Amino acid sequence: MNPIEFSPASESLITKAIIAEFAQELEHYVETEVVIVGGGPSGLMASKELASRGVKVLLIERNNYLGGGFWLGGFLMNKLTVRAPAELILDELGVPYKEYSSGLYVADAPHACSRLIAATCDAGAKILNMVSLDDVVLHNEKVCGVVVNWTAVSSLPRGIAAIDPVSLESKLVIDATGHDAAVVKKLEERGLLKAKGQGAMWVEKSEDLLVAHVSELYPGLIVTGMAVSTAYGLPRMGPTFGAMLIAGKRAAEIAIEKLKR
Ligand code: 48F
Repeated sequence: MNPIEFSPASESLITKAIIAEFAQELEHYVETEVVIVGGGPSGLMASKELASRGVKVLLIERNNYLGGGFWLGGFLMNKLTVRAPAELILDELGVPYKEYSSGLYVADAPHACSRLIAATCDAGAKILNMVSLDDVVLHNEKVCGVVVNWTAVSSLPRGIAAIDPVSLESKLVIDATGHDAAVVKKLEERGLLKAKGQGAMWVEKSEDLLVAHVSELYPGLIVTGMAVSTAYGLPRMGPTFGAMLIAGKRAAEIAIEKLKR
């Protein structure tokens, strides 16, 4: 085997490359059309759809990794299920699957999750990971952006890290934070709306209901994924993900309609 020689670059040049590129992109995304909070299946799907239609979209994820609950099916087992017609989205993403019984499909969760993440990046969504929602920007009873901080800072006790967050402005915000409904909770804390809390498991009702309830819950704030169940008091569905993928698409459609007006 021939020896490999990497091109020369000093330590400081590598540091400069990271700083320059990150700072330039962050500045560009301080104002966006849509900020999506939460990089699970619904948030990724919404980001991918919006970015692929040319919308300037920023996805914020508090963890280092994207994917939320999509890496595992349930009970630490990495097979996930979707019910028809959501296998069509697996087709779109190029995820292989098996029909386990009529209309019930099983796929490898790591394969599905990594394909969805790659499709979101390929579509051109900008991703800020290790960043947590701190608050919303609210002007004249409309959500106009988010207040964020590094997750590392948010998770330190106030006494140690009294570090102010920063604000990012957007025309629309999508709450895709899963069961937490973290953006919705910020409005609830101020008495602007009341989340009903999630109902008990009922898979056959939950997925259809969830997709039907994806909506602009408050001016400027669209809810998708499990945050919809928390906001509207819908039953949970457990380890099946079709509604997450379709709800992400639905949130993107609603956002595009709103942006046109
Ligand atoms: O929980 P998550 O996967 O939400 P989802 O897209 O899908 C739900 C399913 O995974 C599953 C289910 C249905 O099949 O019951 O649970 O609705 O992803 C939510 C993402 O939001 C991030 C969190 O780390 C996760 O990746 N997140 C939550 N709170 C915040 C946040 C926050 N305050 N700031 C930033 N990201």
